[in-house]
Amino acid sequence: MPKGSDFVVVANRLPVDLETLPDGSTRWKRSPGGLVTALEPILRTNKGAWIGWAGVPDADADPIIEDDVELHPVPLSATEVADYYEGFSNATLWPLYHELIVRPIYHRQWWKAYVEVNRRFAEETAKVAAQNATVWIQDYQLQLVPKMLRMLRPDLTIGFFLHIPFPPVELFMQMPWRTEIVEGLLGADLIGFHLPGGAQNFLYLAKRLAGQHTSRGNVGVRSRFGIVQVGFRNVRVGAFPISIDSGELDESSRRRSVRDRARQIRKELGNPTTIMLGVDRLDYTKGIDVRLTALLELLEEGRVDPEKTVMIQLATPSRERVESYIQMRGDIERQVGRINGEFGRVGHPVVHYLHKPVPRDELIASFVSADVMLVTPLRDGMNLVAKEYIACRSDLGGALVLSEFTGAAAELRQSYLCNPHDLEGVKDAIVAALEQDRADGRKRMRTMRRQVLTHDVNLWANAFLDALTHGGIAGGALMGSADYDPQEN
Ligand code: GDG
Repeated sequence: MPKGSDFVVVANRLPVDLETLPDGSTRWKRSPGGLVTALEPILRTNKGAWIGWAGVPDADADPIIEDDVELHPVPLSATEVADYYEGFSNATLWPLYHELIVRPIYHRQWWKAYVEVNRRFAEETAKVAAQNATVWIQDYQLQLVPKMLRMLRPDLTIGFFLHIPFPPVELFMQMPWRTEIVEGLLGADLIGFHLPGGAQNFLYLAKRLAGQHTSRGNVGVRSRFGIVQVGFRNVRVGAFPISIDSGELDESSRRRSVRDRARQIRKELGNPTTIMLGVDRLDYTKGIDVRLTALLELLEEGRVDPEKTVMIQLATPSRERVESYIQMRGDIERQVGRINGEFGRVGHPVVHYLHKPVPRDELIASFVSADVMLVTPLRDGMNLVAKEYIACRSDLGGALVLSEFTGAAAELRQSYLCNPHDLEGVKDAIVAALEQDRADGRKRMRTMRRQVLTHDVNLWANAFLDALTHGGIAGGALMGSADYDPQEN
């Protein structure tokens, strides 16, 4: 077998995008994200490789080496993008795992494409990984890869991390291919979730669903204390809350240019007393509609003054060909129009809404300028935006309104927590944040900053990889119990 890489990351997307230029030629463009930042040093020192899709259909690109890391593109046809990515990943799994905010569509053709594409990822990984290498598979698009890869390469150490919530048992049971998915994940040595609740849901399901089709009948799987015993193998299950490169963000937000830009933003908005900010991918899980409805009612009730208050909503375009996203975009843009139509005046809208990606520095300046940050998802695995806002507030200013249904809420207890299904509660949380006492706000911010600055994305990656390769549990809590039964709790 050729030597190969000792550490391999497998994710739906590569950390670079293949761009097509007007003359038809192509070039690679870096798309930096938290995961890349956290894994880059580990990839570099370990002869690393990254396997993923380049972001455009029907492109058959060769592997490239970028900063000592091998990038291996996995090709997807236009039909596979529609069936595996937009279909099964984003119109079946995404809504099911986010607790049916929209109805998941179960389509046999999409499932076939999901199996097919997962197999392609597993085969490419089997080719690239060195003998006894460590492989870290990322997220819901690739849940079958652990088992497929183990069958091809039993010598590998395989980790899997889910970036979105793992749903309650009674919802997951809807999935026609539930056993295949659970068995697919159990091909890993370690399965990581953001929160203990997700790990517990999975442990319960593993016990209930997996092992039923083994030649030895029902004896294949036993789960206890964060460990699922699959035949002679132990699969560990744990919670590893992800984070951000908080030190880097803290530093960037202190730069003179960023501070100046933050002041300029306020000036451009007409020097309002209060700037409220929302930053999200345009996704129905993020509760953008919730905060807009809350704002409309607060304006109607006279609890928010449209002359003194401005809201910026940065909404990054996302999954624009998926039907539920098309519909949601229309709904949100109608809400923005209604608020501005009723409460704005010429040259002074209440809501400033952008549907385009914003450069990183502009985003940081927006965090620095925002008096109240609105993070109101109906469900969110973690929500990095909430942590980024905190990391950017070295001045101890600002206030965070945060949905209880985000993973981040477990760590950011000093935020203004709210239940996004309780509109009055959301409105009260916004008003409390708007009216916060300065000293109290500084105290809250200081405590949250201590949490975010000491729990960064490096700690997350190291905790997971340490548990994967040494069986340790540093930083992440391995958890669960044989007797846990969500039906009984
Ligand atoms: C999934 C899970 C989990 C957004 N707009 C712009 C921009 N962003 C950046 C944010 C943040 C990231 O994108 C979004 O991360 P989130 O965590 O908020 O949300 P998802 O994309 O849904 O991520 C989530 C995460 O995976 C990690 O495990 O936390 O729960 O759903 O970093 O700042 N960045 C720039 N311009 C934008 O316009 N530069």
